[in-house]
Amino acid sequence: MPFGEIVCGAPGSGKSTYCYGKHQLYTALQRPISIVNLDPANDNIPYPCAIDVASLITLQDAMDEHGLGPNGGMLYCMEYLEANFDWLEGRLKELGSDAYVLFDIPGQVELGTNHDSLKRIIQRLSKLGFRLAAVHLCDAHYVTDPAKYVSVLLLSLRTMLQLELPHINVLSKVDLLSQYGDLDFNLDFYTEVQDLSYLENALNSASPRLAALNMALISVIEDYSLVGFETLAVEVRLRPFPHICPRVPCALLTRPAHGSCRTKTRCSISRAP
Ligand SMILES: Nc1nc2c(ncn2[C@@H]2O[C@H](COP(=O)(O)OP(=O)(O)OP(=O)(O)O)[C@@H](O)[C@H]2O)c(=O)[nH]1
Ligand SMILES: [Mg+2]
Repeated sequence: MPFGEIVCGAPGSGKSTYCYGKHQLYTALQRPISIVNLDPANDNIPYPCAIDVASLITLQDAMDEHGLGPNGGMLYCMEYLEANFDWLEGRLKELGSDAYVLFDIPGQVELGTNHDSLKRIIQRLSKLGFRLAAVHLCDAHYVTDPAKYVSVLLLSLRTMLQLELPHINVLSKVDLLSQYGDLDFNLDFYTEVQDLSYLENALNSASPRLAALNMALISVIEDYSLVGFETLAVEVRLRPFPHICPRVPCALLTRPAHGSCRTKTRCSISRAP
Protein backbone atom coordinates (compact mmCIF):
# COMPACT_ATOMS: atom_id res chain seq x y z
CA MET A 1 0.00 0.00 0.00
CA PRO A 2 1.59 3.33 -1.01
CA PHE A 3 1.88 6.18 1.48
CA GLY A 4 2.32 9.84 0.72
CA GLU A 5 2.60 13.38 2.00
CA ILE A 6 0.89 16.34 0.38
CA VAL A 7 3.55 19.00 1.04
CA CYS A 8 1.71 22.31 0.83
CA GLY A 9 2.14 25.86 2.07
CA ALA A 10 2.51 29.46 0.94
CA PRO A 11 5.14 30.46 -1.65
CA GLY A 12 8.65 30.23 -0.24
CA SER A 13 7.59 28.40 2.91
CA GLY A 14 10.20 25.70 2.25
CA LYS A 15 8.24 22.89 0.55
CA SER A 16 10.87 21.91 -2.01
CA THR A 17 13.66 22.19 0.56
CA TYR A 18 11.70 19.96 2.94
CA CYS A 19 11.22 17.38 0.18
CA TYR A 20 14.92 17.43 -0.62
CA GLY A 21 15.91 17.18 3.06
CA LYS A 22 13.53 14.30 3.66
CA HIS A 23 14.78 12.55 0.53
CA GLN A 24 18.33 12.77 1.88
CA LEU A 25 17.27 11.54 5.31
CA TYR A 26 15.37 8.54 3.94
CA THR A 27 18.15 7.71 1.51
CA ALA A 28 20.61 7.72 4.40
CA LEU A 29 18.30 5.42 6.34
CA GLN A 30 18.01 3.20 3.25
CA ARG A 31 14.27 3.65 3.13
CA PRO A 32 12.57 4.09 -0.23
CA ILE A 33 11.21 7.53 -1.06
CA SER A 34 10.11 9.28 -4.25
CA ILE A 35 9.31 12.92 -4.89
CA VAL A 36 6.62 13.98 -7.32
CA ASN A 37 6.83 17.60 -8.42
CA LEU A 38 3.29 18.89 -9.00
CA ASP A 39 4.40 22.52 -9.28
CA PRO A 40 4.35 23.44 -13.00
CA ALA A 41 6.34 26.61 -12.23
CA ASN A 42 9.14 24.70 -10.52
CA ASP A 43 11.86 25.02 -13.15
CA ASN A 44 14.74 24.75 -10.69
CA ILE A 45 14.07 21.48 -8.90
CA PRO A 46 16.68 20.79 -6.22
CA TYR A 47 15.86 17.11 -5.59
CA PRO A 48 15.88 13.92 -7.65
CA CYS A 49 12.42 13.97 -9.16
CA ALA A 50 10.60 10.68 -9.84
CA ILE A 51 7.70 12.36 -11.65
CA ASP A 52 7.61 15.93 -12.90
CA VAL A 53 4.34 17.62 -13.89
CA ALA A 54 6.40 19.71 -16.34
CA SER A 55 6.37 16.66 -18.65
CA LEU A 56 2.61 17.21 -18.87
CA ILE A 57 2.28 20.98 -18.67
CA THR A 58 4.31 23.98 -17.53
CA LEU A 59 3.05 27.30 -16.24
CA GLN A 60 4.67 29.05 -19.20
CA ASP A 61 2.77 26.81 -21.66
CA ALA A 62 -0.53 27.66 -19.98
CA MET A 63 0.23 31.39 -19.93
CA ASP A 64 1.38 31.49 -23.56
CA GLU A 65 -1.41 29.38 -24.98
CA HIS A 66 -4.31 30.93 -23.12
CA GLY A 67 -3.10 34.47 -22.51
CA LEU A 68 -3.26 33.98 -18.75
CA GLY A 69 -1.24 35.63 -15.99
CA PRO A 70 0.79 33.55 -13.55
CA ASN A 71 -2.02 33.06 -11.03
CA GLY A 72 -4.73 32.15 -13.52
CA GLY A 73 -2.17 30.01 -15.36
CA MET A 74 -1.44 28.04 -12.20
CA LEU A 75 -5.13 27.32 -11.62
CA TYR A 76 -5.40 26.21 -15.26
CA CYS A 77 -2.43 23.83 -14.80
CA MET A 78 -4.05 22.18 -11.77
CA GLU A 79 -7.33 21.78 -13.64
CA TYR A 80 -5.38 20.34 -16.58
CA LEU A 81 -3.63 17.87 -14.28
CA GLU A 82 -6.98 16.86 -12.81
CA ALA A 83 -8.41 16.33 -16.31
CA ASN A 84 -5.35 14.24 -17.23
CA PHE A 85 -5.15 12.32 -13.97
CA ASP A 86 -4.50 9.06 -15.87
CA TRP A 87 -1.08 10.53 -16.83
CA LEU A 88 -0.20 10.81 -13.12
CA GLU A 89 -1.80 7.49 -12.24
CA GLY A 90 0.29 5.60 -14.84
CA ARG A 91 3.55 7.04 -13.55
CA LEU A 92 2.67 6.51 -9.89
CA LYS A 93 1.95 2.83 -10.57
CA GLU A 94 5.51 2.47 -11.87
CA LEU A 95 6.78 3.46 -8.39
CA GLY A 96 5.34 0.24 -6.95
CA SER A 97 2.77 -0.54 -4.32
CA ASP A 98 5.14 0.10 -1.37
CA ALA A 99 6.21 3.56 -2.48
CA TYR A 100 6.53 6.45 -0.03
CA VAL A 101 5.81 9.56 -2.05
CA LEU A 102 6.23 13.26 -1.33
CA PHE A 103 4.01 15.47 -3.49
CA ASP A 104 5.55 18.93 -3.86
CA ILE A 105 2.54 21.23 -4.34
CA PRO A 106 2.56 24.76 -5.85
CA GLY A 107 2.60 27.57 -3.29
CA GLN A 108 -0.50 29.37 -4.57
CA VAL A 109 -2.59 29.57 -1.43
CA GLU A 110 -6.07 29.12 -2.91
CA LEU A 111 -5.12 25.66 -4.14
CA GLY A 112 -5.21 24.56 -0.52
CA THR A 113 -8.01 26.77 0.72
CA ASN A 114 -10.80 27.16 -1.83
CA HIS A 115 -9.93 25.85 -5.31
CA ASP A 116 -11.24 22.32 -5.75
CA SER A 117 -8.80 20.72 -8.22
CA LEU A 118 -6.14 19.83 -5.65
CA LYS A 119 -8.81 18.44 -3.34
CA ARG A 120 -10.20 16.25 -6.13
CA ILE A 121 -6.71 15.08 -7.14
CA ILE A 122 -6.14 14.07 -3.51
CA GLN A 123 -9.44 12.19 -3.47
CA ARG A 124 -8.44 10.31 -6.62
CA LEU A 125 -5.04 9.46 -5.12
CA SER A 126 -6.87 8.04 -2.10
CA LYS A 127 -9.04 5.95 -4.41
CA LEU A 128 -5.83 4.55 -5.96
CA GLY A 129 -4.96 3.25 -2.48
CA PHE A 130 -2.64 6.03 -1.28
CA ARG A 131 -2.63 6.64 2.46
CA LEU A 132 -2.01 10.39 2.55
CA ALA A 133 -1.26 13.06 5.12
CA ALA A 134 -0.97 16.80 4.57
CA VAL A 135 2.21 18.55 5.70
CA HIS A 136 1.39 22.25 5.71
CA LEU A 137 4.48 24.46 5.96
CA CYS A 138 4.24 27.99 7.36
CA ASP A 139 7.24 30.31 7.58
CA ALA A 140 8.17 30.79 11.24
CA HIS A 141 8.50 34.50 10.57
CA TYR A 142 4.73 34.69 11.15
CA VAL A 143 5.14 34.26 14.88
CA THR A 144 7.02 37.54 15.16
CA ASP A 145 3.84 39.59 14.74
CA PRO A 146 0.48 38.89 16.47
CA ALA A 147 -1.66 39.82 13.44
CA LYS A 148 0.42 37.65 11.11
CA TYR A 149 0.26 34.81 13.64
CA VAL A 150 -3.55 34.99 13.71
CA SER A 151 -3.62 35.00 9.91
CA VAL A 152 -1.43 31.89 9.73
CA LEU A 153 -3.65 30.15 12.29
CA LEU A 154 -6.68 30.90 10.13
CA LEU A 155 -4.87 29.80 6.96
CA SER A 156 -3.85 26.54 8.63
CA LEU A 157 -7.37 25.92 9.88
CA ARG A 158 -8.86 26.64 6.45
CA THR A 159 -6.35 24.29 4.76
CA MET A 160 -7.19 21.53 7.24
CA LEU A 161 -10.89 21.92 6.48
CA GLN A 162 -10.37 22.03 2.72
CA LEU A 163 -7.99 19.10 2.26
CA GLU A 164 -9.72 16.80 4.76
CA LEU A 165 -6.59 14.75 5.39
CA PRO A 166 -4.66 13.77 8.51
CA HIS A 167 -2.81 17.05 8.86
CA ILE A 168 0.42 18.38 10.36
CA ASN A 169 1.10 22.11 10.45
CA VAL A 170 4.77 22.94 10.52
CA LEU A 171 6.59 26.16 11.38
CA SER A 172 9.44 26.06 8.89
CA LYS A 173 12.83 27.81 9.01
CA VAL A 174 12.82 28.07 12.81
CA ASP A 175 16.62 28.36 12.63
CA LEU A 176 16.05 31.93 11.37
CA LEU A 177 13.93 32.99 14.36
CA SER A 178 16.93 34.09 16.38
CA GLN A 179 17.62 36.72 13.70
CA TYR A 180 14.25 38.38 14.29
CA GLY A 181 14.97 39.32 17.92
CA ASP A 182 13.15 38.18 21.06
CA LEU A 183 9.63 36.85 20.65
CA ASP A 184 6.87 38.16 22.90
CA PHE A 185 6.33 34.64 24.27
CA ASN A 186 8.19 31.33 24.39
CA LEU A 187 8.06 29.35 21.15
CA ASP A 188 5.79 26.81 22.92
CA PHE A 189 3.12 29.48 23.19
CA TYR A 190 2.93 29.66 19.39
CA THR A 191 3.37 25.98 18.56
CA GLU A 192 0.82 24.77 21.11
CA VAL A 193 -1.52 27.69 20.38
CA GLN A 194 -1.85 28.48 24.08
CA ASP A 195 -4.18 31.10 25.58
CA LEU A 196 -4.54 33.52 22.65
CA SER A 197 -6.16 36.19 24.81
CA TYR A 198 -2.57 37.20 25.67
CA LEU A 199 -2.40 38.60 22.13
CA GLU A 200 -5.33 40.92 22.79
CA ASN A 201 -3.38 44.05 23.75
CA ALA A 202 -0.93 43.81 20.86
CA LEU A 203 -3.69 43.11 18.32
CA ASN A 204 -5.97 45.85 19.55
CA SER A 205 -3.29 48.51 19.68
CA ALA A 206 -2.41 47.72 16.04
CA SER A 207 -6.04 47.91 14.86
CA PRO A 208 -8.28 49.35 17.63
CA ARG A 209 -11.34 49.65 15.36
CA LEU A 210 -11.27 45.89 14.77
CA ALA A 211 -10.77 44.85 18.40
CA ALA A 212 -14.03 42.91 18.62
CA LEU A 213 -13.38 41.15 15.33
CA ASN A 214 -9.85 40.19 16.43
CA MET A 215 -11.20 38.61 19.60
CA ALA A 216 -13.96 36.80 17.70
CA LEU A 217 -11.40 35.30 15.30
CA ILE A 218 -9.26 34.19 18.20
CA SER A 219 -12.19 32.53 19.90
CA VAL A 220 -13.04 30.57 16.72
CA ILE A 221 -9.52 29.18 16.66
CA GLU A 222 -9.52 28.39 20.38
CA ASP A 223 -13.03 26.91 20.50
CA TYR A 224 -12.18 24.12 18.08
CA SER A 225 -8.62 23.66 19.28
CA LEU A 226 -7.57 22.06 16.00
CA VAL A 227 -4.45 24.00 15.09
CA GLY A 228 -0.98 23.30 16.45
CA PHE A 229 2.49 23.35 14.95
CA GLU A 230 5.58 21.21 14.78
CA THR A 231 8.86 22.99 14.09
CA LEU A 232 11.30 22.39 11.28
CA ALA A 233 14.75 23.52 10.26
CA VAL A 234 16.19 21.89 7.19
CA GLU A 235 19.81 22.10 6.35
CA VAL A 236 20.41 20.33 3.10
CA ARG A 237 23.74 18.58 2.88
CA LEU A 238 26.16 19.60 0.21
CA ARG A 239 26.79 16.04 -0.93
CA PRO A 240 24.81 12.81 -0.52
CA PHE A 241 25.17 10.87 2.71
CA PRO A 242 28.10 8.48 2.36
CA HIS A 243 26.89 6.72 5.53
CA ILE A 244 24.25 7.31 8.15
CA CYS A 245 25.28 10.37 10.07
CA PRO A 246 24.92 9.80 13.84
CA ARG A 247 22.98 13.05 14.11
CA VAL A 248 20.39 12.09 11.53
CA PRO A 249 18.05 10.25 13.93
CA CYS A 250 17.51 13.51 15.81
CA ALA A 251 14.75 13.87 13.24
CA LEU A 252 13.81 16.06 10.36
CA LEU A 253 10.72 17.26 12.17
CA THR A 254 11.57 18.53 15.62
CA ARG A 255 9.50 19.63 18.57
CA PRO A 256 10.42 22.96 20.14
CA ALA A 257 12.70 22.62 23.11
CA HIS A 258 10.76 23.12 26.33
CA GLY A 259 12.06 25.41 29.02
CA SER A 260 12.99 29.00 29.29
CA CYS A 261 14.74 29.54 25.96
CA ARG A 262 12.59 31.75 23.78
CA THR A 263 13.40 30.52 20.34
CA LYS A 264 15.45 27.43 20.97
CA THR A 265 15.00 24.56 18.60
CA ARG A 266 17.02 21.64 17.38
CA CYS A 267 18.32 21.52 13.86
CA SER A 268 17.60 18.51 11.74
CA ILE A 269 20.40 17.48 9.46
CA SER A 270 23.89 18.79 9.91
CA ARG A 271 25.97 20.03 7.00
CA ALA A 272 28.44 17.52 5.62
CA PRO A 273 31.96 18.02 6.99
N1 LIG B 1 17.35 28.94 6.94
C1 LIG B 1 16.49 28.12 6.34
N2 LIG B 1 16.12 28.36 5.06
C2 LIG B 1 15.24 27.52 4.48
C3 LIG B 1 14.71 26.41 5.18
N3 LIG B 1 13.84 25.78 4.34
C4 LIG B 1 13.85 26.48 3.19
N4 LIG B 1 14.71 27.53 3.25
C5 LIG B 1 14.99 28.52 2.22
O1 LIG B 1 13.78 29.18 1.87
C6 LIG B 1 13.76 29.51 0.49
C7 LIG B 1 12.49 28.95 -0.14
O2 LIG B 1 12.55 27.54 -0.05
P1 LIG B 1 11.78 26.61 -1.08
O3 LIG B 1 12.01 25.20 -0.62
O4 LIG B 1 12.13 26.94 -2.47
O5 LIG B 1 10.28 27.04 -0.81
P2 LIG B 1 8.98 26.56 -1.58
O6 LIG B 1 7.89 26.51 -0.57
O7 LIG B 1 9.26 25.29 -2.32
O8 LIG B 1 8.76 27.77 -2.59
P3 LIG B 1 7.76 27.83 -3.85
O9 LIG B 1 7.92 26.53 -4.60
O10 LIG B 1 8.23 29.02 -4.61
O11 LIG B 1 6.38 28.00 -3.29
C8 LIG B 1 15.04 28.91 -0.10
O12 LIG B 1 15.99 29.94 -0.18
C9 LIG B 1 15.46 27.88 0.93
O13 LIG B 1 16.85 27.67 0.95
C10 LIG B 1 15.11 26.18 6.54
O14 LIG B 1 14.67 25.25 7.25
N5 LIG B 1 16.00 27.07 7.07
MG1 LIG C 1 9.03 24.81 -4.40
